[in-house]
Amino acid sequence: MGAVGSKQHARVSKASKLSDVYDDNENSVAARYDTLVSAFKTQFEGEKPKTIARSPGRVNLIGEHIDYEGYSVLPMAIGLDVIVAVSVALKEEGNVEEDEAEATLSIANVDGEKYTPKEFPFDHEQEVDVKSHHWTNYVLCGFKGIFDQLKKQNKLESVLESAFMKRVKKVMVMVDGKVPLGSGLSSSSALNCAVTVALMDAFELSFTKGELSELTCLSERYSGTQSGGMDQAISIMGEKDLAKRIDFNPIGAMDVPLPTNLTFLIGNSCAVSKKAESAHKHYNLRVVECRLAAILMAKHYGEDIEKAKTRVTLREVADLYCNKGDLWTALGAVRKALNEGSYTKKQLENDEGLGDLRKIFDCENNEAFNVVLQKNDTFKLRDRARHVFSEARRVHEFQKICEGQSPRYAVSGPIYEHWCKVIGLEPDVGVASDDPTKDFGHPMYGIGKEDALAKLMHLSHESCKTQYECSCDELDELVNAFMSAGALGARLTGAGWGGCVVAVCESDIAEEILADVKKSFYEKRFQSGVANIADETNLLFKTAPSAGAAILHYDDEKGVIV
Ligand code: NG1
Repeated sequence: MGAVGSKQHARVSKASKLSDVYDDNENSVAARYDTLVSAFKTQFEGEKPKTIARSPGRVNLIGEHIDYEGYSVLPMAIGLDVIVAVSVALKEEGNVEEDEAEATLSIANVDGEKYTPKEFPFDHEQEVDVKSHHWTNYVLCGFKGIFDQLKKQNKLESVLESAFMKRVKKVMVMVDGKVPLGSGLSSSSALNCAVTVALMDAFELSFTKGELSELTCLSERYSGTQSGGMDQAISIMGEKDLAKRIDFNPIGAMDVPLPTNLTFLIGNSCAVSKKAESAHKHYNLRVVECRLAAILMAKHYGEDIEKAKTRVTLREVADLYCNKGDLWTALGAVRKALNEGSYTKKQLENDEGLGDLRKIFDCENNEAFNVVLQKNDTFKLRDRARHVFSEARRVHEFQKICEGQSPRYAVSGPIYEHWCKVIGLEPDVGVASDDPTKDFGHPMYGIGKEDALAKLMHLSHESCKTQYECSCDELDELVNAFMSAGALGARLTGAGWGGCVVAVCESDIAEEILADVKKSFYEKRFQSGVANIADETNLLFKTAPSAGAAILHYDDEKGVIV
C-alpha cells in the first residue's frame, strides 16, 4: 500500500468550477478554453469536442534523478498546464465505404505554426518514431499507453471488439500547452497525461489515478527516455496547497505541507534541455550508470555474477544488503564497492566479469539503451551512486522537517550516530551530506526549519552539479543569482542540463528577489536576444502547489463550466 494521504485509488475528478483547478483570473482561463474549442472547430470542420482535460507541469523541490532508482521524490504541481480537447467521430452503421476506410488519429495544436498538425492511423501497435522528434510523439505515447493498460488488465480484446471501438472513424485531438518546453517543468509529461486523461474519458474508460500514473510513466518511454515516473505521478495526483512525496513500487502520493512563511520561485536558465535528443549522453546514460553501479554493488556483496546482472536499481541492492536500506550504510558501501573515476566498457565486461553489456541492457529490444552503449565508452559509477543515496536521504530529511521534526533529528540515523561516536562528535551536530565524517561546515544544529530546508536544497544542487554532473553554467549562474538576491536556497529542478531553477525565500521578500534576479540574470539575456522580454512572466515567477489532472465540462452555449 502507498502512504497515508495517498490518492492513488481515486479517479480523476470532473471539475465543477474553474476555481477548483485554477488560481488565475477565471475570465482569462475561460477565454483560453474558448480559444481551444474554436481552434478545434476550425481544424475539424465544425466538430465539437466531446471531452476536455488538463494536466499540469511540476516543479521538483528535492529528489533529483532518484525516481528511476526506486526512491521517493518531493515535487508539487504548478499552475502552468496543458489542456486538450478530444472528440471521436463514429462510422455510420451500414455505410460500406466508411466501414472499409482506415480509422485515423488526427492531432493539432492551437499554435499550429510552431506545432504543426499530424495524422496517424488509429492503431495502438504503431511505433513512435523516436528518430524524428515531433511534438505529437507524446500524444502517440498517451494513446498507446491506454491500450497497454487495457492489455495489462486483460481487457484489450473485449474493448477492441466493443461496438464503440469498432465504429471509430476518426479521433480528433486539439492541444494548448502553457508549460515552457525543455525547462525542467515537465511539459512532456503534462502533455502525455492530459492526452491520456482526455482519451480515456472520450473512449468511455476509467482508470484510477495510480493506474494513470503508472501507465503514463511507461508510455512516455515510447518517446525515447527511460522516464522514472515522478512527473506523471504528480501531474495526475497533485493537489492545491500541498507538495507530495511520491513513492514508487507501488505508486503513492503522500501529502507534505510546506511552511506557510516560505515562497518558492522558479527561474528559467534559458538553456534549453533537449531531453529526447540528448538522452544518450545525459538522461539515459545516467540510468545505465546507476544500473551498472547496482550490479557491481550486488557483486560486492557476494552475489553470483549472473544473479547480480539481474539487479535493476540501487534501491533494490541497498534494501537487500545495506542494513535494510539504511542510506548511510549504502553510502559507506559505495566507497568500498565502486572505484573512483570512470570504468571503461572493457573493464566492466572483462575485469569485472559482466560480459557483453548489450545483453544486460537487452539492446536488441531496447533502442534507447542500445544507443547509450554505442555512443559511450566510459561510465562513472561511484559518483552517480553517491548522489542517488545522499539525495534519497535529503528527501527524507526535507519531508521530516516540513512535518515539524527538528532539523537536528531529521538527519540522524543508526550509522550516523555510530560515526558520531567514533569521531567524538555530538550526534545532534548533524550533517545533511553523504558523509558524516566530512562537511562539518553544514551543521543542522541550531538552525531553524526554513534554513534547514534551504540547506538541503543547496546540498542537492551541489550533488547534482559535482556528482551527477547534470547542471550547466547557466543553471549555476542562476542559482548564484537567486542566492545573491537573498534567497535562502536554490537548486536546479528536473533533469537538468538546462531548464529551470527552484529557489526558496521568506515570503515577504519574494518580489524584491524577483526584481533583483531579473536585473542580474535576465536583463543581459533580453538585450542579447537569448530571452524574449515578452516571455518574462513565464521565465521568472512565484509558484504555489496547484491542482493535478482534471476533466472539465464544456457547454457550447456557456463555455467551459462557469
Ligand atoms: P524532466 O525534468 O521532465 O526531464 C526527468 C524525468 C523524471 C526525473 C527527472 C530527474 C521524464 C519524463 N522525467 O524530468 O522522471 O527522473 O528527470 O529527477 O523522463
